[in-house]
Amino acid sequence: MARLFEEHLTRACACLDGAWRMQADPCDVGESEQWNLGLPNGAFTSVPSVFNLREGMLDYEGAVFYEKNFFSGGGCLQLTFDGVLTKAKVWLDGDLLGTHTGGFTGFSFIVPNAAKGWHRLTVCADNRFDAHSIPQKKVDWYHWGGIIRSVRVEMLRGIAILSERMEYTLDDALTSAAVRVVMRLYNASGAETSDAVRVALDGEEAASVSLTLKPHETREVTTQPFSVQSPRLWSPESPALYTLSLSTATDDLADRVGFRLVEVKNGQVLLNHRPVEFRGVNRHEEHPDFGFAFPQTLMARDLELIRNLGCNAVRGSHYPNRKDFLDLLDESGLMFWSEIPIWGCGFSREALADPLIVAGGLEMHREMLEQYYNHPCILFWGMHNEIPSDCAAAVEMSRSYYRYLKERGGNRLVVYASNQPEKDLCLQDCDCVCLNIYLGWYEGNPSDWDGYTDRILERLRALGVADKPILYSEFGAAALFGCHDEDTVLWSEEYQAKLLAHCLRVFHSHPAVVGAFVWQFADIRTCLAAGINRARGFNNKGILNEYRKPKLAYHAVRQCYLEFARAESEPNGKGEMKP
Ligand code: ADA
Repeated sequence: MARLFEEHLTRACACLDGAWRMQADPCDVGESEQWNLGLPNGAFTSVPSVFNLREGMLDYEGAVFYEKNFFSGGGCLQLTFDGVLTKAKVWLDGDLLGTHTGGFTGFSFIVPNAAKGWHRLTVCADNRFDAHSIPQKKVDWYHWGGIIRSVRVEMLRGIAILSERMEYTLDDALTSAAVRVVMRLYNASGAETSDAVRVALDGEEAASVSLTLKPHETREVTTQPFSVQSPRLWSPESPALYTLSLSTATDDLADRVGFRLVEVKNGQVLLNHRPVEFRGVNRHEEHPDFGFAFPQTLMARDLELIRNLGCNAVRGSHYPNRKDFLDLLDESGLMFWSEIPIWGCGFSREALADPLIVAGGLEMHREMLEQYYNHPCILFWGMHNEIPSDCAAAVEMSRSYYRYLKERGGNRLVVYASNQPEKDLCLQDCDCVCLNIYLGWYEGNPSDWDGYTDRILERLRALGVADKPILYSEFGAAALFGCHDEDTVLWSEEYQAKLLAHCLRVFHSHPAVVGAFVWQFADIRTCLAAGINRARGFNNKGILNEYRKPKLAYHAVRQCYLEFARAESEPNGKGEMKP
């Protein structure tokens, strides 16, 4: 995947996207017949892609083998996969390198002594579910499978920089940041090696650490704290970014970072001390012609549509999005909610009490933090969505995730989306109360929204959490693109437009509500095999159809959002601090 900047100037990297060979393995014979030594009947495919879009494979659930030969000058290689759905098993020259579970975070393998010459890389991607899968089989999206994100091979030499994160604390006046950089280093050479890692911010040397590592040793190292005076702050109005570059004598790694402070005070979310009203949209990174292997050009187009809508925030429902999308948001000043695919309707109370599932979720959070930590656009870590939050197992799981994400997730708000606030037991363990409510669609009428937030506030008061800001993280109605009728007719574009505009105005006028994320940006393919039976086989609640053609609702939401944005910039609008 092409990031929006160069991560390496000195490290030799080769992208392995493009032509691969693939073979489906519906009878699960691939391993016993040793397809890792060469596919018996491989056919051309392009990577990244989803295999379901190959002829006759739309409903396929099972293993698919992929194979690619590449040439290497030899030495210590790192093979990185940005996303393989859902379980991956990887071999190099027939030897097993390892496995990974979870399609929306990346993983790497280090091969310490590769020979010079041609190598055969084999991957088995399996989109089946089991009792411990996250998500479980029941989801409201398609069971896509395959190598959905980029693959690359890199040559590591000497002391190599495997990963880094920039931790910082801003002082109260936001005029000085205390910074330290935490990095994972690896000695790629067969001999004990001493070197120094130099850390620079926008080209200015900020810190340096000397160390000696044994052959093939990995170590986490932290710089001495250093300070950045008068940092340019990241905000939607002025998304200032810095380039953080790390280098050793033989390796380098660059990332983009930003300084900003998000906090909750007096029932509001403050960004750099200013109250924020979230004008958001939920977006799946999905398209009927590409599945979850979303092309970068379409990504840029989605962003244009989102900006044109007047949005200042996106919820990446329901999994970590591609890093290049977050690069785009970092640059554009859009705020982001990043979550893992614990999609509640699929999770029973028993599943939430299963230690393997809870541990699997924690591992996904760990990977999300490791890979996305530096993006200033991420204001929210999402723990889960619509779980049965009225049971003890849910409380325990939420508490442990909340603690973990607060401790290690940097300056972020930790939240989850609840669809049962009247009986939810997890509301202590979150920074904002986030609600998925479909009044006017699954239940009730549009007019039921009037007074709804006040009723919820009564319960929040009784629980002692009424000081938490409220966000409507999902609400909406389905509309079939091109279906026009009286505005009271369900499935019509008119009804959807009217309902969304009504909701947004009701939310906007309530002092306890700090914003909303419309469900959803575009229609997405859903899956009958997942137990979701929807018109056309699509979730039709998009304000654009799946090909990004706007429905009436797109214009209705846009009108509201532009109006709210204008009000925000006026004195005494929502942009003012509440008394
Ligand atoms: C839930 C869920 C979404 C989607 C939505 C709907 O709130 O979080 O993924 O399924 O309902 O359309 O019903």
